[in-house]
Amino acid sequence: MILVAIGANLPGHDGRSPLATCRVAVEALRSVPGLRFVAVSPFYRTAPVPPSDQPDYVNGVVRLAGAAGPAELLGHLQAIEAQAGRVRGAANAARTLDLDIIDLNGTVRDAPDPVLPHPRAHLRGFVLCPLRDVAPDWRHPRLGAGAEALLRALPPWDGAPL
Ligand code: PH2
Ligand code: MG
Ligand code: MG
Repeated sequence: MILVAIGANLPGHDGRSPLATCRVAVEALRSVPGLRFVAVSPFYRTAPVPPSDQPDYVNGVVRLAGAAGPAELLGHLQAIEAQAGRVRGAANAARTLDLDIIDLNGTVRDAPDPVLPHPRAHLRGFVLCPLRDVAPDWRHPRLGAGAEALLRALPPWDGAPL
């Protein structure tokens, strides 16, 4: 399975809300060439990690199926980010749209980018909670643990469904 995390916390084109941008991204993910759309999670409002005065994020996860290379899939995701007006800034800077490959059919690699599975996915409630919604049977390709067990290892999570 392919798991793509969606995040947004700045208005996009024409003042489009982060939630509307996330929905547009989901529509774009429905038509990635060669891949099949399986499911989209609910979207959640989440506090920024690390804590900061950035606006809250909207976060969700899309599940796809099919074969794709890491660079090829990353290219598709970056094109969707660019369409949403994404400007690349510092790490963890606020953004109109962020699409991250969390898992690509169990691929494990440390380089080149994208590192797989996503190196911080297991530490982030805003990824694991929507991931569990679309893939309750998923196991972290490096750690072997499921989303439920990984979530239990984290401090209580403040995300609220939208
Ligand atoms: N993404 C980040 C950094 N911090 N915090 C939340 N709540 N949601 C995100 O998607 C997020 C973040 C870097 O990609
Ligand atoms: Mg990210
Ligand atoms: Mg990213």
